[in-house]
Amino acid sequence: MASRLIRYATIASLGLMAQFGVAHAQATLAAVKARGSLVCGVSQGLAGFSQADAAGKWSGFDVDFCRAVAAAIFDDPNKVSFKPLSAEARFDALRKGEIDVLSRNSTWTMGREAALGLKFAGVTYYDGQGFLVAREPAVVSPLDFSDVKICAQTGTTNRDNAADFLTTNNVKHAIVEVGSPDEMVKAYQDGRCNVMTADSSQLHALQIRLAKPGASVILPDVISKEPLGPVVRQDDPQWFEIVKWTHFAMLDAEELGVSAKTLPAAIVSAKPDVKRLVGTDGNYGEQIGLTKDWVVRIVRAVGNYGESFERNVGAFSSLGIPRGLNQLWSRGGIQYAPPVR
Ligand SMILES: N[C@@H](CCC(=O)N[C@@H](CS)C(=O)NCC(=O)O)C(=O)O
Repeated sequence: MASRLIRYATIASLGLMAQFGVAHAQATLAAVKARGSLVCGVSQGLAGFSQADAAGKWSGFDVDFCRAVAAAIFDDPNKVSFKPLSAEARFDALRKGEIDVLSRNSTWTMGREAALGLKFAGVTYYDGQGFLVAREPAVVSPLDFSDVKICAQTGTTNRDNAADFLTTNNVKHAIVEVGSPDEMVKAYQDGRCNVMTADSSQLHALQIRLAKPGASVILPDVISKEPLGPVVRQDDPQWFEIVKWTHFAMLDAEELGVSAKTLPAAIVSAKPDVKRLVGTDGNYGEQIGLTKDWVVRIVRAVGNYGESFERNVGAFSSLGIPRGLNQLWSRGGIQYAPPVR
């Protein structure tokens, strides 16, 4: 009798929690803290974005984003475990709760939010889709392709964009679907396809893996908008705030000149906007479940947005991708973060 009552009470309270949406609200941060680490979904290995070295240590732009979230929570960028995911598996892994956040060159689309119950927390990298082909015979545009075999990864926007673009422009083509960057590189080098299509940033990462990178070129045409960013489930507004503001904080830090190097000066700065950012004025971090010094923790661990960009994919990396659209709005780009105030 007593156990039946308890069971009814439990069922009733679970019903209420679901009804009022509190079953998961704030659950992610608590679960991450209880576990002692963040679980972050990344790619299976893409230079500059997320790649594990021989010792299994992950690095890259998408990896740094998760290290920034871990630093904000634990003051330790190493309290993250990385879960490599294919394009096809990534959103299910997030929906099923196998990861806390997906930071894996994923394009923000309406369908991925509305149909899958997910939320993109921002655009960490504005990208667009391109094509990589052999340097010879020279082709200047995808509109010049004739009877090409195009490698694209299953479960990506790229596969569908290529089909739409080439069909609309009456370009005869066949799409060869692959499941990973390894397979993409192999298929291209084995001649199973003679064109690779992916987001431009990923084409750069694929090109440096070819036996003869200089024998292929990335065409200048960009056929789509690929706003890439971190993704969370829709059911935990506090967690969404943490992930979203981690990105904004890294941008605001760059805009205000707060970097890993200038951090000691920033902590004693008298400038009002710097004080709010580093938590010597106000308690903005606490308002989202973190600490006042959350941005100091992030910048100390991974640097500001520009530092992470240049180190992983930009001027100080093997990819050498220019800032382009990912420059701050105040310097001609479109990266723009709301202020901490
Ligand atoms: N941004 C596109 C493409 C993402 C994507 O998965 N691109 C491939 C290009 S090679 C990739 O990163 N693969 C990495 C992997 O499967 O681990 C999307 O969200 O659909």
